[in-house]
Amino acid sequence: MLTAPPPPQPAAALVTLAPEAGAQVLPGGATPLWPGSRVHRVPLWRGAGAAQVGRLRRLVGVVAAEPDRVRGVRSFDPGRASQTHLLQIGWSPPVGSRRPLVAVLDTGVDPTVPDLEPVLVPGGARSFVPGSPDADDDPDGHGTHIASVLAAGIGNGLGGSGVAAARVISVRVADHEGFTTTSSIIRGLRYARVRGARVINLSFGGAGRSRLEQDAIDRAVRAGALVVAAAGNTGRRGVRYPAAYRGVLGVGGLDLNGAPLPSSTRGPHVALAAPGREVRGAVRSIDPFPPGTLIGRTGTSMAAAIVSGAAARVLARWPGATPAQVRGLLMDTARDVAPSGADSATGAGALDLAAAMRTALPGRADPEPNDTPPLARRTRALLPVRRASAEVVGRVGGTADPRDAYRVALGAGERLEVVLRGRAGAGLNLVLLRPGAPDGRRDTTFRRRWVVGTAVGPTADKDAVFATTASGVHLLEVHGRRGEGPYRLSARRAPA
Ligand SMILES: [Ca+2]
Ligand SMILES: [Ca+2]
Ligand SMILES: [Ca+2]
Repeated sequence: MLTAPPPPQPAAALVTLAPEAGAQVLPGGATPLWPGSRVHRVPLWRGAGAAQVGRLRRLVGVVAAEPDRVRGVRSFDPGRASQTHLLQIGWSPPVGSRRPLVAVLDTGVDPTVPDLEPVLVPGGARSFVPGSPDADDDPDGHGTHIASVLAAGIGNGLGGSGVAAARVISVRVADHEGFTTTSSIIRGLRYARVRGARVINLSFGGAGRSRLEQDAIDRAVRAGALVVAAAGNTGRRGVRYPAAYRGVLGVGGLDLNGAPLPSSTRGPHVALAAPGREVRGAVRSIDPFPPGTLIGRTGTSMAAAIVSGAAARVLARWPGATPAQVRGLLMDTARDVAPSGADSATGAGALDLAAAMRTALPGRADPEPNDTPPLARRTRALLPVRRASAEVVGRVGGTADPRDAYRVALGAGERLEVVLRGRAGAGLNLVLLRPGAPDGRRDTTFRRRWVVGTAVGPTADKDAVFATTASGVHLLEVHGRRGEGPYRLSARRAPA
């Protein structure tokens, strides 16, 4: 594909004169837009641009001056028209100048691709592939393609358009055959967190849960990063990691008609879906194609990159948003895909960037991650010792967010009145745990020893009164039994 030149700079200014002023106050070459018009077109010196417009604006007798702006009849990214995924998600070019930091943990990114060069953070690339220390190498092409789908230069006259205007750090964790390991992944996650990445894209997957990978993700989420992962390309039901970890946004793939890709892995870890069929992105500079060529790749890897781009767009608009808020906004504004409601192929549905960009953020009271007793102990208490009552708005559900646990200080013999209200159709449970409850399997021994009381059932709404015999910081848990959605939780202490 050929590259187009960048858009030309304005060659003139448009200057509006006061009614009493004459054209003699303007420099030579000024011409009215039509006979008698107060607006004159004034040629600019080459390259003088904004400064010269400013000088014109300050002239006596001038009421306004602006550049004679250049508008294009076609997009300046020559490949954009072929990027149907942009159309599918309701994409429009970003406004504003914020460019959130995104980490791409992949096979590396080729920094010599012209459409990526200005997007990559200088000196930001790292390799955690044993025996392959070259961070600026992409021996496969997968990572380069992912980075370009996510954040290729927009309107720069080269290649295609990324979903987001973002700054990218390439974190090489996968080798030339596309394989990575737990040790490389957790080193890469740590690096992305230390660099302050707000979005971390993980377009890979495998079987088997790793405690170390989950810990690294918890840390990244707590540091403010939304972790996005591909659901997998097994074409079967199942659960793939890292998409199935707590705190991760798992992404399924859609075909060109918006139906689930047959190859996209189904399961409770799928939170959202995005285009994944023939998604067009950049090739490496060494590949035998003309500069700016885009090629189509298929799979949930590409769908994850599109969602990561959408998350960066949300963060550009709401820089203070927490990972849970960004995830909530993208899921709440998704378009439902058949069958109706949350499903195992598309989760909440198809990413709708246009809807996400015109919708307000959900509330931020949710102290994520707080799914296990050790995590919850690091959050602020919902009901400290001297407080009589408290209310919180949260979201819970799915493998990404199975439980919300809140710290509640209670004295022996004290009663706790709890009211929980969720979205219609959701299933929520309440559990109160004694002080010191450990993490781990909830078997009968655990229940006998640590559970004060429960309120369970198929509906979302629960009203409960718990009476404890222990004194200290208890944990009040909301369990999301299906889907993911918002709730309101009120807790009030009552003397025995
Ligand atoms: Ca471009
Ligand atoms: Ca559905
Ligand atoms: Ca939670």
